[in-house]
Amino acid sequence: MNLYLTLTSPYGRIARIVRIQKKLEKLISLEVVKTRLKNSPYYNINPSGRVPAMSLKDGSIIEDSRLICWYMDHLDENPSLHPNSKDICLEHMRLESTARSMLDGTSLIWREIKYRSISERSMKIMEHEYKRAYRLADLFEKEINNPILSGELNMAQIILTCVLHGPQNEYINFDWQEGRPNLQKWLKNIESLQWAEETQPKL
Ligand SMILES: N[C@@H](CCC(=O)N[C@@H](CS)C(=O)NCC(=O)O)C(=O)O
Repeated sequence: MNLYLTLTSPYGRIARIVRIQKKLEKLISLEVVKTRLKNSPYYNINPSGRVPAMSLKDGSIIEDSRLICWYMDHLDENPSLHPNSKDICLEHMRLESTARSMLDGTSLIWREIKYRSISERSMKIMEHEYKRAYRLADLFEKEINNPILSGELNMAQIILTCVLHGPQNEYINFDWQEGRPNLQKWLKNIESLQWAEETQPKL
């Protein structure tokens, strides 16, 4: 099986982290591809052109980090990163979805800056996304001691790490640290971990 991604994509990073956590490096090969190219050969593998995507043993392709991570976590029939009891399922998915919502916004800002000249960028859309990201940073500042975010590693924590950690926030000038000591403390513990360091986006 192959995992297709770029080393800049935060969604690809989520999948890379799960691959490491589930010790799937031998079973699933990493293939770094180029996205956004005219006539990219990658379109023959995944017509949507998005990353991450994964080829399965039967030759089919799945895309979207949520599905790929769910698949990888369940390969050994012992999912450790997804909620396994009804009691915590909603709470886990609430936090995971909120972190994803934040990531969708910061990724959009990143794309505006990376792929558009200053005159082409929509300041209105970027402003909207910056405000959303700061509001959600405030939410996580208040919620960071929630047992789902402070307990054993799980998808909600992995996605929050991919939002807060790495050089992309400096690139887009998203200074979430300011006035958010709890979140800073949480990330300090995470960033000392090898998997976080090893998967940092390569800008
Ligand atoms: N919801 C998707 C988002 C994937 C996504 O937007 N990937 C971007 C890279 S960060 C991409 O493939 N862009 C290339 C393109 O749009 O052609 C996921 O969770 O995997």
